[in-house]
Amino acid sequence: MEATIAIAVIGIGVVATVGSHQAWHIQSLESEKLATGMRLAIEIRELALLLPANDPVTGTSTWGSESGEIMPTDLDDLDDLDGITFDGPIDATRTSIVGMAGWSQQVTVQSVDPFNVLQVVPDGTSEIVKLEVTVQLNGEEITRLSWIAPR
Ligand SMILES: [Ca+2]
Ligand SMILES: [Ca+2]
Repeated sequence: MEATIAIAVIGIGVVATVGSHQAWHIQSLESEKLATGMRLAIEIRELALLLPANDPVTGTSTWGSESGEIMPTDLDDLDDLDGITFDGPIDATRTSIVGMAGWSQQVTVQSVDPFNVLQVVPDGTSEIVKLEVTVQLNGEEITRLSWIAPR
């Protein structure tokens, strides 16, 4: 009888150990996903930091990418990033990052009130823009990062 109980206790102990190991494994996968998501968001922020506020050719006349700006390397001002999704993510040098199928970076650029950056105003009507990048993995949002830039 006692031997049976001892075996049962050992059996439960083993199950509990396997269970917590799996939980730890899932948790570490999740935190790796979050870290990757944040890294991809920061790549876009770094890219944006290098962009001028206004297009070198058309200035402030167009919101969004100017005609003919199709490739990531064509983008040359902040608002060009508005509404763009890099499906197959890119890094700050606009090189697509290999081996990251399923990941994407979506960018929005909005004009905001300089005295209240939470207040969105019509595109191109203020000197301050709010950029936001949403990183997804297979359609699931992993990370969202937003920041403010002068225009
Ligand atoms: Ca442009
Ligand atoms: Ca533009």
